[in-house]
Amino acid sequence: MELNYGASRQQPRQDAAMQRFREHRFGQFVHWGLYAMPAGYWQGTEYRFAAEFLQKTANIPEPEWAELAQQFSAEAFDADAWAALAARSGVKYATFTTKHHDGFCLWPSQYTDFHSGNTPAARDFIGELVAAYQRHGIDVYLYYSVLDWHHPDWRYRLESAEDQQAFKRYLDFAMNQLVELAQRYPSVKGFWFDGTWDESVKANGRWTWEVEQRLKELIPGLIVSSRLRADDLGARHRDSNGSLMGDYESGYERRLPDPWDRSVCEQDWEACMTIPQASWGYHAGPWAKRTRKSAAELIDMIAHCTSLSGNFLLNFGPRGDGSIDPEDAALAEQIGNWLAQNGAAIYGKGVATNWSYPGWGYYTQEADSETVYAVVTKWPTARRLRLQLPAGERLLAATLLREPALQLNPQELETSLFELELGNSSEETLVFELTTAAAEEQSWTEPNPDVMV
Ligand code: 16Z
Repeated sequence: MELNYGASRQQPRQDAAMQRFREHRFGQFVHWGLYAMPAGYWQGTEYRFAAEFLQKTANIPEPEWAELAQQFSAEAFDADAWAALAARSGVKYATFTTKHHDGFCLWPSQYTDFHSGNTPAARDFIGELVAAYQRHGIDVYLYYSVLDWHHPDWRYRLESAEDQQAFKRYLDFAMNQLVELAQRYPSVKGFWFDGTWDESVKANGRWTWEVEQRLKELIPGLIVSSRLRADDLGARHRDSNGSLMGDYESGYERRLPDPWDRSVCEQDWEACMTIPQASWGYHAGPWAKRTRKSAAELIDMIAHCTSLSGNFLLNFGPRGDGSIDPEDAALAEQIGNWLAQNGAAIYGKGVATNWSYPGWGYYTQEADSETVYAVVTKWPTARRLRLQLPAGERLLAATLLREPALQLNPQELETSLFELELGNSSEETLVFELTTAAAEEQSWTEPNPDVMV
């Protein structure tokens, strides 16, 4: 089908900027805004829903919500402290909310008064964060919500000529803000879009296409998530011909693809994840505290995404005063400590093409390399690790990544099947570096091997 505003290419981008993004594998998402101050509570009641939705869940009239800006002093905000923690956590890129659904802007936008310059803090938080993160060697991406509960011209549906005119004004406003962001912060590497699922946006596929073009003119090499886009007919993420729009699939939210689903490897993708069950903004209540994921669970997810050639974007919701919850900070350090020892299995790695899903964790590999990493996130209670190599391959060497001198004695059960034993298996996530080579003879393997543990 002929489309004017569909996918701009059929194959993944192979330019240097895209390859850089692809090699990062682990990024930090940051949701911070006025919602971090009430932190899931309103007039003493805890709302067990995403804290950034409090305006809706607690039925707060918009003008009352907007008054929160007058309390936004962020006296504990320290961009360098956030960036230093992020660097220690092992992330290679970070994506900051510039404007979430409530319309509040973390930079002094010339197109609205509802911004951080007009608060007691009177600061350009985005500018400070871009500079600090880049000083720490972390690439910066900007999140922008097209949905806007503050702007009078926002519409969910276009049911009248008046709606059409208002929404046209709204789209001009949003385009202006996006151009403003690209011009103020030209060193950013990409944009992450949200709030694009309503009928009003889907009826404006052309605008989403123009945004992508315009931002890419302003910033060469820019990377844009698939969530921005709708095509001529309102199809999202993938156009009406089934081709991916934007530069990578960004639809995996609080869920990951099945670990054996190799079809996702055909394109670039990124999954975003919350630390508590379902809040992106800081939520101070027991609901959020008791659903927190552990470092081990999050490390499992990082390896899971890497094993399918995808990136993992882990969200942090800093507190209303600008400080980071000590539990979140501790988690970031734990993940970072693991990556400092085991990052070779993650950064720049992807699917181990000829290896099947092992059940006890994940295999990762750098394209066309003879080295494969076995990330063991679920150590078998039998304390034996089965390594099913691709048919016709042999194991030349196996070492424990964090302790290469340790003598391992892999047993060869048959030509491409090995077994590793580690007496006192650790409770940590272990990574084995495996070196393989083609065996002299081709061996017969099961015609339809099941998942092997
Ligand atoms: C309930 O439907 C949702 C859930 C999450 C609507 C929007 C979202 C927003 C979150 O606030 C966060 O920004 C996440 C990335 N986004 C999809």
